[in-house]
Amino acid sequence: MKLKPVTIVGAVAVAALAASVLTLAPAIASDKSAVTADPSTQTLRELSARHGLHLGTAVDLAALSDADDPQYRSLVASQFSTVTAENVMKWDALEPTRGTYNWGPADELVAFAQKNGQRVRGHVLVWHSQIPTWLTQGVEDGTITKDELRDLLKKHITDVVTHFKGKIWQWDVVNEAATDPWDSPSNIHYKGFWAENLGPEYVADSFRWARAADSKALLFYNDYNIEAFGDGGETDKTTFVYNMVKQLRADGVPIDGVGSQGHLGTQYGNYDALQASAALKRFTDLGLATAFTEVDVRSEMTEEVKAGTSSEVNPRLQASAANYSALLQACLSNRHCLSFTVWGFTDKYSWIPNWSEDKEGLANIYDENYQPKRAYNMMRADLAFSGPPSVQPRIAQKPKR
Ligand code: 9MR
Repeated sequence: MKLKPVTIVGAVAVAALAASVLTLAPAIASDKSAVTADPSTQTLRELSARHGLHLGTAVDLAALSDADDPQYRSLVASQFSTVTAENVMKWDALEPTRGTYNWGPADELVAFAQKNGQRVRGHVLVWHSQIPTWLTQGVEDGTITKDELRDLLKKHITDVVTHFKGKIWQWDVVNEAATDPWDSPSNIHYKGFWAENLGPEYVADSFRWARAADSKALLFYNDYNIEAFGDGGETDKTTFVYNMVKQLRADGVPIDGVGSQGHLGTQYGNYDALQASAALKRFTDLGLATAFTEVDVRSEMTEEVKAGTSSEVNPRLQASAANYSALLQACLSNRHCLSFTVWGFTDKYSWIPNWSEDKEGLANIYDENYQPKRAYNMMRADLAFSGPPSVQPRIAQKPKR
């Protein structure tokens, strides 16, 4: 995936806090004991419970099962109330060989979540990336026809949703279906393996198949760079996604929510809390729930940063924290924003260095040694020092017919 911001619509800085949606009024709580406790001793999980908000993390299954790293496991359990499989529920992980499912690691995560009273976000049913080679090769060499491909997609969704039926709170049904403005042509359009082979109808079909397999899970469309609206024109990805989900709703397609990933970088302009809040509102005015699903805020790793030069590192930590805060405040401001998930919580296991060839890093809320960073404390402050009238408890979303 390429990630690069398109629209620089405003600086996120400490100013985001000034224009904050927070108030200092006492919180209305879903959990009263959480309100009376001292916030400085409370976890993200406890503080978010005040608002009925689920605070989540993506989980790296190798780290979770590493006996030499008990801290990873214990922080997943203590700090978070929802988990997402970073990779083990993707098609290539679940069905590496045609017809043979490998449920083990994904089942392990679900069992861990159940043991720790956590909800599970299912990620991901349909994406152009991380699909098995037998599938892409079969299409390429013609041994899988287009009709068969559609049947295979239906079977995949049905099998996976049925396997996890009753255990998944929100499913990312379709992920990243839209192009970016830096693609050619620059007007936003459907992209990738599924659109190229099945046409854009695959999106509606996928939601219908998922609903048929589990009538209770909330079904989400999930994408990046949709944290705020741009100019509303042909190259505005958020507008494209908005029009797409509006049309799906109008057509009676069972979509319940939009997931905004939130992969940001401190080298870009990004958004303030009010811009992100306004975007959530437009989606929720359509009758949809929202969630931030993959939040991390990376920075450029110059030689000075790598050497730990504090005058270079500190502004990055501060800017990263301000971005986490802007998105969290936006989520808090909207009663239909059900969960806020970070894409991994420690720099120890972040996908960013690998993807950026070590040019970027520092994206998570704990450092590589599990020391909480500014972002962690800023998030806790946002959760602790917020309440009515701007921040009200969540309103549960019911699956649409
Ligand atoms: O974090 C995931 C990383 O470990 C994988 O190598 C990568 C493969 O594309 O996918 C990462 O997760 C992606 C998520 O599933 C969808 N949105 C973008 C995430 C970051 O690329």
